[in-house]
Amino acid sequence: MGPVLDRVTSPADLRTLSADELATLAAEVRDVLVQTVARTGGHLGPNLGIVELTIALHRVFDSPAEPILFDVGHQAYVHKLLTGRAAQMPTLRQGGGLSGYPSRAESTHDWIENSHASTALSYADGLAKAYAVRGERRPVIAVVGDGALTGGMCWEALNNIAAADRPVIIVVNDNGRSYSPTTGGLAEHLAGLRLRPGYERVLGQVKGALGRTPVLGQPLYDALHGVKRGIKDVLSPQGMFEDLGLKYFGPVDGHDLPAIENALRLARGFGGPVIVHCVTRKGYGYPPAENDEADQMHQSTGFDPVTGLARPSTGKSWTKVFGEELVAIGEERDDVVAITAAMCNPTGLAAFARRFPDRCYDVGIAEQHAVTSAAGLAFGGLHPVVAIYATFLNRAFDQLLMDVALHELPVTFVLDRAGVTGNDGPSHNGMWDLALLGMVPGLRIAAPRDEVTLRELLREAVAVSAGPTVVRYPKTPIGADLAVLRRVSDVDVLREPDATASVDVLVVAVGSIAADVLDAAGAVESAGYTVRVVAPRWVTPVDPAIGAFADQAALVVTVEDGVATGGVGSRISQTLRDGGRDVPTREIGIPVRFLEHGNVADVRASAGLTVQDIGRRIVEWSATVPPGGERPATADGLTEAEDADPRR
Ligand SMILES: Cc1ncc(C[n+]2csc(CCOP(=O)(O)OP(=O)(O)O)c2C)c(N)n1
Repeated sequence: MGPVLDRVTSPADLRTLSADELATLAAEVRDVLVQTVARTGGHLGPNLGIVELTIALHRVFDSPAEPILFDVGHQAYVHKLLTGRAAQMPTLRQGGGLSGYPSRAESTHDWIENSHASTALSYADGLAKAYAVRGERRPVIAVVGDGALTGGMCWEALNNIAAADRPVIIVVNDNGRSYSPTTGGLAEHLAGLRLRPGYERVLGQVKGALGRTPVLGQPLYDALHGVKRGIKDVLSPQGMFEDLGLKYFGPVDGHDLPAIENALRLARGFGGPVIVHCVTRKGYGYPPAENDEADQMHQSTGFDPVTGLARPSTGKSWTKVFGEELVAIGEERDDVVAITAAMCNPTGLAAFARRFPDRCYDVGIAEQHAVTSAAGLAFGGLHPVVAIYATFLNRAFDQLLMDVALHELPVTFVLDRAGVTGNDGPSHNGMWDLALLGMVPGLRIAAPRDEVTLRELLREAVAVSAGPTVVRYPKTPIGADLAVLRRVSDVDVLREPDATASVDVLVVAVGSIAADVLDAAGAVESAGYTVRVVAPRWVTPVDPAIGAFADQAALVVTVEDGVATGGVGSRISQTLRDGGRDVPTREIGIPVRFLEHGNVADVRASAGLTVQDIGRRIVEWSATVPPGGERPATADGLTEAEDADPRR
C-alpha cells in the first residue's frame, strides 16, 4: 500500500503525521484507489477528488463520536482507507468483501449506508437533535456534493438546520459535477464563483485569513466574516446560505490540506450550524480521470491503470438499445421529450440530448421533481419519457401515483437497472418497482425480454395517450432475441409440449428472466414434467390470456426478478383466484430482504434465482400436484372476451 498508509490504522494515527508525511499519504491513497478500482470497478473520480478533504476531516473531528456522514457514500473509499480497512481494499465490491458504500457492519465509523442521494443533512439534523435531547453537545458533520445539493431533501433539511443553534457542520464538496456537470440555478451560482478571474485571489485571501486565525468560536467567526463580507456579494455564494441563516466559511481550496483543516477547525469552534464550502476537482491527481470529458471516471467497470482505458464491455446493453430507439422515435415525433435526474449518460439519454438538446431536461438529482415536472409537460401536450434507475424511482412513488396517474397523464417511465444489480449493494437493486407500481391505478408495465421486444414496447408505451406506462429492463447485457412460437392476446408462447401432451406446468416468465426460465424448463422436462413457457409483453395489468393458459395446466409458476411479495406473480395468482380458477399457483421472485453486494450471478444465487434454483423448485412443486389435464380442442382455449388486447 505505502509506508505511510501502512501506519494508519485509525484516524488518531493521522494526527501524528508531519506535513510531508501527509502529502505522501495523499499520494499513496490515490495510488491504492486507482489500482483497486482498475480491478474491481467502482467510483474513482469522486474518491480521487476527496482525498485531502477526508484526511482533514479525520484530523479535525473525533470520529466516530463526532459522526461524519457521507451523502450518497460513493466517495467514502478514502474514509475506509483511513479507518482501518486498507488491507481489505482489494475485496472492494466483491461478495463477502468491502462494500462500495459505507457499511455499518464494517466499521463504527460508518453511520449511514443508504446511498440514495441528498439525505445526509436530514440524518445530521436528526442526530444533532438527538444529542441535544440527551444533553450532549457534539458536532455532526455532513459531507455533501454540489450534485446531491440539487436534491430537495437537502433544502428541507437546511431549512431546519439553519433555524436552530445545534452544531451541524455541512461540508460542501463542490467539484461542479454530478456524473456530468451539475445543472440548475444553484450549480450556476457555484460555477460562477469558480469561473471568475478573481477566484484564485479569493482563495488566497480566505486562506490567509483562516491561516492567521486561531480557533475561538463566534467572535472570531464574526471578525473573519467581516473580512470576507466585502467580497461576498461580488464573488461568493455565501449570501444564498446566509440568507437561510447559515454561517458560511469558504470557498476553500479542497486540495490544500492546511487550508481545509483551518476552515474545519473554525467551523468546529463556531459551535452552531455552519457551511464549509470546499472547491475540489473530480479525478484529481490521475490524468485519465481528470481529462475524462464524459464524467471524469465517476464510475468505472474496470480499466487499465496505466492508460486509464476502460475494459472492453461484454455485449450490447439494454441502455444503448433504449437510447438508439428513443432517438429514432424523437425523429418521428416532436412531442416526445426526455427527462433525466442527473444521469444522462448512464440512462442512455446522451444521444437524445445531443440530437434534441431542447427536448431533453437534466433536472438534477431530483427524482420527485422530475416526475411532477413530467406531469406538467404532459399537461402541456407533450409525451415525456422519464429515464431513471429502477431503485431511484422509489423516491418518486407518490409523485407517480398522485401527480401523474391520478390525472391519467401520458408519461413513460423507462426503468434501467431493474432486478438484481449486484456490486453496488442492497440500495441499488431494482427489485421493488414491480411490486410498488402494481398498486398504481391505470399504470401499464411492459417487461421486454430482448432487443426486439424492448424496441417494440418502448414504441407502444409512447403511443399510449392516456395514463402512465413503464418499460423496465436490467443491467446485465441484452441477450439474443428469443423465438416466439405464437402470440395469444399479448402473451408470447416461448415453449410448449407437443400438441398431444397435457401441460403439467405453465411457467409465466416476467421480462428478461425469460431466457433463464427457458433453460430451467429443459431441466423440468428432463425430470418428466411437460412445460409451457409464456411471456406476457405487458405484465401489468394481467393479460386475460394468462387465465386461459392456466386452465390448461396443472400448476402455474411465475418467475420475476423483483420481490415476490406483491409482485407480478402475486397479481397473476390473485387474478386467477378472483376469476374462480383453483389451479395451484407458485411465485418465484426475490425474497423481501436487503441483498448483500457481490457479482450479479452470486447475488442471484443468494436470492434463489439461478436457472438451477428455478428448475429445482418447479420440479419440487410439480411433484406435489396432480398431473395436467387434457388440452382443450380449440387452438388457444380463449373466449372472445379473453382474447381482447388488455391495452385497448
Ligand atoms: C436519489 C439518487 N439519484 C441518483 C443517484 C446516482 N448518483 C450517484 S452519485 C451521483 C452524483 C453525485 O454528485 P455529487 O453529490 O456532486 O458527488 P460527486 O460524485 O461529484 O463527488 C448520482 C447522480 C443516487 N445515488 N441517488
